[in-house]
Amino acid sequence: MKKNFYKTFLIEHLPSNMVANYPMSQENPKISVLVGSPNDLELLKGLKKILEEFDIAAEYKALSAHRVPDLTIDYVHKADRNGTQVFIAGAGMAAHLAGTVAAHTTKPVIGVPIKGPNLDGMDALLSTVQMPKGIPVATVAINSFENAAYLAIEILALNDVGLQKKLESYRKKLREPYL
Ligand code: RP5
Repeated sequence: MKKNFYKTFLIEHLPSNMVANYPMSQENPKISVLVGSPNDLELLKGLKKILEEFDIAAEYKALSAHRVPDLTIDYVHKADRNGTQVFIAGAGMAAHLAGTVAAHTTKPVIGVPIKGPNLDGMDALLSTVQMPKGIPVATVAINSFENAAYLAIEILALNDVGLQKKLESYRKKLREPYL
């Protein structure tokens, strides 16, 4: 609990370039979350909150498919071996991070296109979603790390009744304003 608080504190209060290389890993992470730049880390606040609410251990990394392709691939292989069940990969511009991750694992990969300085994020959306046949990336809306978190939880819930129940009560809450 204390550990989670510390990691959240780091993301919320430190400049992103200082957080980037901090080993933000919880024990036995089920979900690995990658972003293409330390500058993207601040977009993860909502996702982190959701994963904490559902009590899911995760690991957070800034890695780039073009700046540090070797480290990115090494990380994916290691995370895969260490028990990651779902990868979430967000990147902006010519966003090939999620595709690169998908090329190196058979675990599900959820892609998050990040809105960059040009083209309103359409560049990243198309780069992420248009994967050639055989190597899928399940792409969510632009900047929607929150939906990536919910989708990852739904995948984990396939084999976890407790998580399924938590999802059901979350969905019940969403109905309340309509009743
Ligand atoms: C992508 O290019 C990153 O995901 C980021 O969204 C974008 C710009 O990166 P920086 O120049 O801010 O590091 O690789």
